[in-house]
Formats: sequence, structure tokens, C-alpha cells
Amino acid sequence: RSYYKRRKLPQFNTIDDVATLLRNSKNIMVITGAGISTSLGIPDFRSKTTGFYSKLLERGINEPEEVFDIHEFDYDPRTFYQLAADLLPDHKHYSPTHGFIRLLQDKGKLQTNYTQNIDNLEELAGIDKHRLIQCHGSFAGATCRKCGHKVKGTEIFPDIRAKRVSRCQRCKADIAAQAAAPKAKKAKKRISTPYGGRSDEEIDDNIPEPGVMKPDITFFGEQLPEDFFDRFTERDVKTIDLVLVIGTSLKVAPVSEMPDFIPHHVPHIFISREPIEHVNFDVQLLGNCDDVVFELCMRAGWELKHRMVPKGL
Ligand code: CNA
Repeated sequence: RSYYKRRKLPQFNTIDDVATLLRNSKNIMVITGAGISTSLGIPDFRSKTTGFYSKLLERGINEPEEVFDIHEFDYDPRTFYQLAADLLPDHKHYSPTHGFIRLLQDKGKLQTNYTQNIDNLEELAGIDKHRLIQCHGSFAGATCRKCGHKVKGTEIFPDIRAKRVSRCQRCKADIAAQAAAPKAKKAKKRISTPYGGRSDEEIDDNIPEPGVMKPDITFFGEQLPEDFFDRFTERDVKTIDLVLVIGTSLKVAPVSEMPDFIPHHVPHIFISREPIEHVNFDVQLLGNCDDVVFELCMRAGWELKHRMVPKGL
């Protein structure tokens, strides 16, 4: 299939058209971004005064993408660890928009939720794992950059919250075991090396630095999960009958390109604060997504039960 900008479908124009589409559709794809979690106090990236990127600029970081660049992280993980706490949710609440996606699932209409979010709140909202693609990974797990040891994300949350670089416990244990190993072994090595006492192996042993833990979020320069491409091209584009794109600026590829790869006859609906010009959506419902999905449910005759966002958040 060639990639080109889709034409609009002239028959869909109003919020009531969208409510009717919701009622009639059976296989809905929902593509979400950071905007569906801002009502919980988690900043998005690109909102002008409240976004994470504007905070970074205030702190003199001119190229915010670098905070999430894998090469920068490997070179010096401190920048990431000083800033990541802002994006870590409390995992106690999800937003009404998460509740709306759950409602689509309960009604048997949710085919797949492709989320760019890393907060893993879809899990809290009860979205089935097999209906969820976390395009950019999530904070749910973490992996050592040195030895590959995997842990639950919650194990490194205290370090993230304390703004200190999280180190691998398995590397630490290995280093401790090496240090406690019988000295005779080292002495033996020394005798067997012709270079006056220190073999290459021993020099390596002298760098007892445990590996750095990295949350399993996809940094710039890393691959997206394989199931993203497989599910999208092999299954979803062939079978969905409606796509809802919610709370995203659609600036990050390849997710930003998904709507143009979906067949043109499938209605494309956009719900967010800022309008989008680089994709032809049939209807753009602009405003706070929590309000918009409430209104849509009301017009569709559905009751949106969800955990309310507590006051003060
Ligand atoms: P973005 O570029 O910051 O865009 C978010 C969009 O949502 C903006 O256009 C806002 O206008 C809009 N928006 C913000 N709040 C609301 C609201 N309450 N109702 C409706 N619209 C709203 O973020 P994207 O998701 O487009 O960019 C993708 C990045 C952001 C991914 O790589 C994520 O990992 C990353 N991110 C995720 C989180 C999270 O997991 N909660 C937080 C911050 C960034």
C-alpha cells in the first residue's frame, strides 16, 4: 500500500455523527497519547506552558528529546533520573478517558488500544493485555543495561522518586561475590601471566560498577515492540471499522503515520485540545478529552462509570 494523505469522508461532520459511529462500530482502534493522563497531574510533552518539554527548556535543556535518547542515557543516565519522577504516576487513579476505553472493551467494541503512553495506566483501567499495544513500552518493567537482568518497574520507583540512578542488584551481588572469592585464585592468575602480574581479565575485574537500570520505555534510537508492526499491518488495518485518536499531538513516528495507513473508508475521529492539520480526520472534537468522551457517551446513550479524578490533582 502506498502512503498518502487520506481524503475526508463527507458524511461524518458532527459530534452526533461520532456518537452514532460509536454505537454502530464493532471493531474500534483507539490511538492514545499523553493528553489522556494530564487530568491526573502527569504532564504531557508538548503543551505550551505545562508540558514536560517547557519545564526542560526552563532548566536550560534545549533539546528535550535528549533526555530520552538511548545514547545519552548510556553516556550519562543522571539527566534522565533527575527528571523522570515527574512522569511517574501514583498508579492509584486512571482518567475518565481510560474509563471510556474500558467501556468500549466492555461493550465488545475495542479491537486494539495503541498507546504511546508509558504510565501503564491502561493496566489499572483494566484494558486486556491482548488488546493493548504499548508502542513506547512502559514503566511496568526495568532492565539492566549491563547484564540484562529484568525486574518489575516498581522495584526502581524509589530510585526514580529520589532522583538517583538506579543500579542493578544482580550486578551488585556478582561484584560482592567476586570480592569475597578466595584470593588464592587471583594469585594463581598472576603467576600464570607473563606481564608482571596483571592479566587483562584482572583489569576488567577492577571496574566493579554495577549496571544501570533502565525502565522498559522505548527511547529515541530504540526499536518499537515487534507486536506493534505485526498487529497493525497483519490484522488491524484489515478489520477495524473506526479509529479514534485521543490526546496526542501526533508528532512522533511511526505512530504519527498510522492514521494515513488505515483504509480511507474507515472513519477517522480526533479528540484533543489542539487541532491537527497534517492528517485529514473526518471529525475533530476539540477540548478536554475527559469532557468530550462524557458528552459522546451521553449522546450514545451509554453510562460512563469511572473513578473520578480526585480534587486537587
Ligand atoms: P504530546 O506531544 O505532549 O501531545 C499531547 C497532546 O495532548 C497535546 O496536543 C495536547 O494539546 C493534548 N492534551 C493535553 N491534555 C489534554 C486533555 N486533558 N484533553 C485533550 N487533549 C489534551 O504527547 P504525545 O502523546 O503526542 O507524544 C508522544 C510521547 C509522549 C510518547 O513517547 C510518550 O511516551 C510521551 N509521554 C507520555 C506520558 C504518559 O505516559 N502519561 C507523559 C508525557 C509524555
